[in-house]
Amino acid sequence: MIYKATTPAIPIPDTDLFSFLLESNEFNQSKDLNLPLNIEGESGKSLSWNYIRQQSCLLATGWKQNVGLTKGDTVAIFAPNQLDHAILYLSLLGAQCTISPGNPAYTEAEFEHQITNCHASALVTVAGLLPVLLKITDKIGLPRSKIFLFGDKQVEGCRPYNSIKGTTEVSAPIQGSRRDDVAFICYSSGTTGLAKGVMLTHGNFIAQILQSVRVDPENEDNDDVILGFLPFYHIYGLTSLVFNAYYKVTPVIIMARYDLELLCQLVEKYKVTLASIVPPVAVHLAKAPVVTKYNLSSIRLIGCGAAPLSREHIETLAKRIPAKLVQGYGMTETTSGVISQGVEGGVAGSIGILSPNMECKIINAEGKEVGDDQEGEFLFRGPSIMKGYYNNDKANAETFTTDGWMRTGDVGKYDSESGEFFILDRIKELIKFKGFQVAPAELEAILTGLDIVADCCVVGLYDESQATEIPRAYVVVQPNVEANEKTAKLIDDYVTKNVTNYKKLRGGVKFVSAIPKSPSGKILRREVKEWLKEEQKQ
Ligand code: 4UU
Repeated sequence: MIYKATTPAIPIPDTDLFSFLLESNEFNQSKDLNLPLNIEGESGKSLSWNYIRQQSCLLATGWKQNVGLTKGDTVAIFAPNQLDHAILYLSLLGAQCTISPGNPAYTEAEFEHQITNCHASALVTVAGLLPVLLKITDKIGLPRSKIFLFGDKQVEGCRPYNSIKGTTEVSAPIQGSRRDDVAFICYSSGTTGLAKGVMLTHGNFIAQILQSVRVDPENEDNDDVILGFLPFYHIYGLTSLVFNAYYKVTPVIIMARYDLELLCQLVEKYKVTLASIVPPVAVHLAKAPVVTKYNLSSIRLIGCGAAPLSREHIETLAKRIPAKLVQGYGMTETTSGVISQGVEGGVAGSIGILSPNMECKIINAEGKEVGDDQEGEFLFRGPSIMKGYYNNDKANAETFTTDGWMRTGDVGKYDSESGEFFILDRIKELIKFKGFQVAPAELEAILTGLDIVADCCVVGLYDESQATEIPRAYVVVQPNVEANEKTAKLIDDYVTKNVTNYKKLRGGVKFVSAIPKSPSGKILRREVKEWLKEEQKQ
């Protein structure tokens, strides 16, 4: 059975994201566009909607005329959340470039993978990351004249991106830009393997913005302030804090990184009303003693997504913060949320209802469609589904069915009693540490690079107290190697050295005599996960 959105369909205009965001709409017509819109939480520095618009239009001309970027050039960006992030994103869209944002905490190998995989013709970053990034760009021959910095200093021959501003504004609508052009290449491992470039079009983002307006009609109150610690390079922060907030003219309190006490201070200081969070943050807010020192009563709505949140955690949080908590479900490949509980809320533990224009199909292990109350893998179709993985026919063939449905690797059901969807399990390889993607295949490749490791399998172990999965490695050592604590530490240290912080083997290293495999040699992750279940029963 095919589930269709129960809310009215929304027409998606055939325009580009830059023009769409700058043209007048029901929100920007009724608000003062000279008021602070993007606010740096700690310093209080701010930029208005009008200033962001004007600077974006001048910079868009600069990217074309002074840097020589042309339609379809990709610009990689690695930086923690910046006050002027929206200007950078908008200006590049206005210059018809494709943006590839990545995690500033990546290791050298992770940066290199993204920069080379997306074929970046320019790079924007912060001065602190230059030493590692210049190693890569010098190696691959990306000149320093194509490397730009946030801030206002020239470092190592790289200019502040602000210095390339043009003297005339690019004007919307942009000639020659179309809804189907690729706006972003974000990185996600999808259902299997290493991080892949997810091509998201201008139309994908426009659909996402319009869908989210419908899902949250209370936004029309016009006096919301949103908390902005989710990273702007990840689809959840990118959509909710950069584009949706700009479209709705909702002030964003920008934080460069997550810090619980600072978060509480900023909520109190700026009377934050909306908070987009992930499950481990929900647990901190519910349990950490420091939270009680602050007045968080301004928060009216908390949106939580990126990983499952248990009913117990929802209830504990509600005791402390009386705001409505709504869950949402989304992926990089679906341009953020596609199923969510509206402001009306939903059944505890559900992820809510389909966004407008979206269709969902649930299939069982044999690939047959199932009906109400039956478990299966979710597949989606609709205007916010990615164009595909960049330069990766194999992954596209595995992910899309011939009739255009996209597989998610997530298992759930449609509950006929409540009319809402539930997520129950994940059959893809992905591990989510505090909302961040950890690809088992990547950790396994690193582990097998160690000569004492004969074979291995990495799975996610659920840590209820932190509401997150943590990566655990099962390792088979070579015959001449002792499987003892010293070896485990050596393996753990090696992985830690080679990955960014959130991919560490926090679930430990366990030795086994063999990794279960199918006749074709594929790891049987289900069986490995059974070991975890047995261990957790003890
Ligand atoms: C159980 O995490 C994201 C996007 C999150 C998001 C965005 C907008 C959530 C709500 C919202 O409104 O993207 P990725 O690509 O990093 O990870 C996608 C995967 C999903 O396939 C699923 O396995 O993250 C998991 N996931 C969830 N799992 C996402 N949301 C949920 C959820 N419950 N609510």
